[in-house]
Amino acid sequence: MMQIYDWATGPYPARVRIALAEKKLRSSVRFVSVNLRKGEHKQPEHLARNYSGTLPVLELDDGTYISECTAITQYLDALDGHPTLTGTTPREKGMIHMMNKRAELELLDAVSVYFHHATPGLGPDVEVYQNAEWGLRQRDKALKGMHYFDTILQERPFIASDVFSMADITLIGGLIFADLVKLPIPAECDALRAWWIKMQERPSVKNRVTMPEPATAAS
Ligand code: GTS
Repeated sequence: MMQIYDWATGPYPARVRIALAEKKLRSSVRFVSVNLRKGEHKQPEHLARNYSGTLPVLELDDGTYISECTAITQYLDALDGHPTLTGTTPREKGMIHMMNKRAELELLDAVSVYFHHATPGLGPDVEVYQNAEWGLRQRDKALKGMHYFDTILQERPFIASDVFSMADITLIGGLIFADLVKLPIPAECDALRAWWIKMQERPSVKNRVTMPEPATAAS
């Protein structure tokens, strides 16, 4: 059985949990919890799974490790030969990957840098280097990004096209992280707020944390 090393409430792990639910693959994976607050993701055991020391990581039955949410989502989407999240035509694939990367660059990764550098983050034992000025710059970038995605959502129902895709999942991850660090969607971003309310009603998003109970790393 495939294994997912993650942290149930984490925003990046949420991306893979949502993709799993959208692809009806929940029962095909076993979750293994790696404790971020204890810094288990920076221990040799986890670094052997993922050089970057981040979550989530997918382990295939043959022992192959795939990290990076985009790569994991691409893998899961391709498994049944009927991709629904990453596009089928060259145009769809191009648009989805562009908007997915943009959702990372302009929102999710920026909020993450803000969290790790300009807030207590995962605590003093894990956050060995912090640069508050850089963190605050990234917070401003994230707020600007929210305005950008608001303009996109004034034009179309989803981020990359008329249908839900991996790019939407990444933006959802960004807004989950923004909620955690108490960075609200600016008042004037009506289209983004309406989209976020709608996205939170999707079962894949709503039930992401209560997916099958994660086993502990030791079990
Ligand atoms: N680019 C990576 C991806 O897309 O998978 C980023 C993954 C990432 O930053 N994951 C977070 C992490 O490991 C998990 S969470 O904060 O969303 O729960 N953070 C720990 C750290 O020390 O960076």
